[in-house]
Amino acid sequence: MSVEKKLFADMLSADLAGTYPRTASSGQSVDPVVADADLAAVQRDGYVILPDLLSAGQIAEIRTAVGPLLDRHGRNPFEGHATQRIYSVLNKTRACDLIADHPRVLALLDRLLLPNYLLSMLQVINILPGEQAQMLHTDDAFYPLPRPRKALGAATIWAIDDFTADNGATDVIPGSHLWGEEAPDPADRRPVVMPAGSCVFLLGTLWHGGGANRSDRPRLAVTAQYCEPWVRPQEAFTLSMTRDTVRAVSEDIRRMLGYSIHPPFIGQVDGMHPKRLLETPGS
Ligand SMILES: O=C(O)CCC(=O)C(=O)O
Repeated sequence: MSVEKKLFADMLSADLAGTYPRTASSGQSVDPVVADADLAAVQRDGYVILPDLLSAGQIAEIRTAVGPLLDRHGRNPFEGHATQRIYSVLNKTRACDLIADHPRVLALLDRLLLPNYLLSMLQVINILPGEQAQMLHTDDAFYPLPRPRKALGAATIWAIDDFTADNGATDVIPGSHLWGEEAPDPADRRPVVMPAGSCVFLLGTLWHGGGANRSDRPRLAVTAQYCEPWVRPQEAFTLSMTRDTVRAVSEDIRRMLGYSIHPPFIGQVDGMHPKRLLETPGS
């Protein structure tokens, strides 16, 4: 490598944040053997089920907090006319924070994405009885880069109700994260059956969709999506969140909202680390 190229490569990877160096994620608290096994499953199948991560008390707290916020139905076939969605969840309740920054999920993200990856979206999805199967899609298709390729993000979908074969459990097409431009066949949909308190972690390149709800009960879920630190998140958190709310969330969430730097300077504010915005109380 030429001297110039080496200098430039060093500059691109340098963490220039002196006052606010990069913070490690709580994913580091997860046994590496467990996290590596999760990663191997994700790389093979495009998804992995992480069972029983929430206690009955945590599930009840989420249900109580989000229930009153479920006040509208979807506006188009993708959102689902018999599906209720809550957007901007971080601005409405703290009850779902433990989903956004769960260590088991962060341990996987730490292995898949570049440091200071971002939260792209946090949303509640309640699929009502009678809802049809959602169209199959991939979550990072809006980044116009040809496939096959590495996923530019990943998602979790957390079961707040048990996910069963007929109540709208997320359908996946195992292995489809490796595809190029192939079209998915709906006959290949496989429901992710898992008990409440579990989540399915899936790569942004995996074909999936909400299932048809043929039961007589709603199916409540919370989904968190994450992306590389150099692509645009779906939710503009830095526009929507007050600084006091940003101060109230965990350091992991704060970093994933964009109060972090993708080296050497993506995310800067007036040439400085964005966390400086939080230094003045009341600002
Ligand atoms: O609710 C689900 O199970 C999946 C929904 C989904 O993939 C989406 O709306 O993007």
